[in-house]
Amino acid sequence: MKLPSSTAFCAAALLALSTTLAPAVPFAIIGIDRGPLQNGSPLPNSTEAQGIFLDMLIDVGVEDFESFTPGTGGPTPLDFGVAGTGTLSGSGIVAAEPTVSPAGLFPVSGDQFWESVVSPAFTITFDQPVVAFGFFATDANDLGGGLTLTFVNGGPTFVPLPLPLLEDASAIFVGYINPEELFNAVAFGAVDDQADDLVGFDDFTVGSVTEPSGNGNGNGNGNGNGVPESGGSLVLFSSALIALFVARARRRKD
Ligand SMILES: [Ca+2]
Ligand SMILES: [Ca+2]
Ligand SMILES: [Ca+2]
Repeated sequence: MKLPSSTAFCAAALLALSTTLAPAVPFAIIGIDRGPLQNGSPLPNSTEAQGIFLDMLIDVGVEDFESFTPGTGGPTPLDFGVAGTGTLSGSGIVAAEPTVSPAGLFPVSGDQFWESVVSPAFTITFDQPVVAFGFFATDANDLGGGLTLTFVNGGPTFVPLPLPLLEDASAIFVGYINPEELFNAVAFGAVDDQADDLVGFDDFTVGSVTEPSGNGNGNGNGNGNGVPESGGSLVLFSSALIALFVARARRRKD
């Protein structure tokens, strides 16, 4: 079965979302720009997905890795500004690359990013529970290993990303919001641990969502002032996307 294109993801999201409306159920968005790309290349689909994600957030903080000494490994502290702090532990190092590495990795901001082989890779632990997390990745899934996220809260939530096999030096943006259950950590890994896919990560993003206006339960029609409780196009879109993640994971295990 052919996966929807990144453009389709973004278009569906744009139709479903009103600016600044936060989702009432777990929501994820992904934008894909196919390579070969390099530092400074236009990333229309990923930056569009990032924009949709950020429009739903307040108090956003970004770790761009520009303040680190290249070669720094984990565990290392992350600074999300007003959104708090975190600790990155596991495999990987801070890499510096002004254009693009021989393997196809490049930064999305500045010259630096987090470089890691995803096969269980690394974990970010937050100093306080968060509701929203996003990031850019370069050269992901060019070897067919896929990319997975596991959000740890009361119980882990496993989210294998519905990525097609991508060209060398492609770029993606992934945003995830779970207003139902805040998470304390997110672990990065692969669907196929044997692929040993080298990936560059940049602009880890943490944010909060606004409370619905009024008392939070009185405007379930999604009139633009609050979060739709159920039944709106936003909820349907969110549920469909999460369902797509699950379906994709099952196919990969065949
Ligand atoms: Ca590559
Ligand atoms: Ca950077
Ligand atoms: Ca790769």
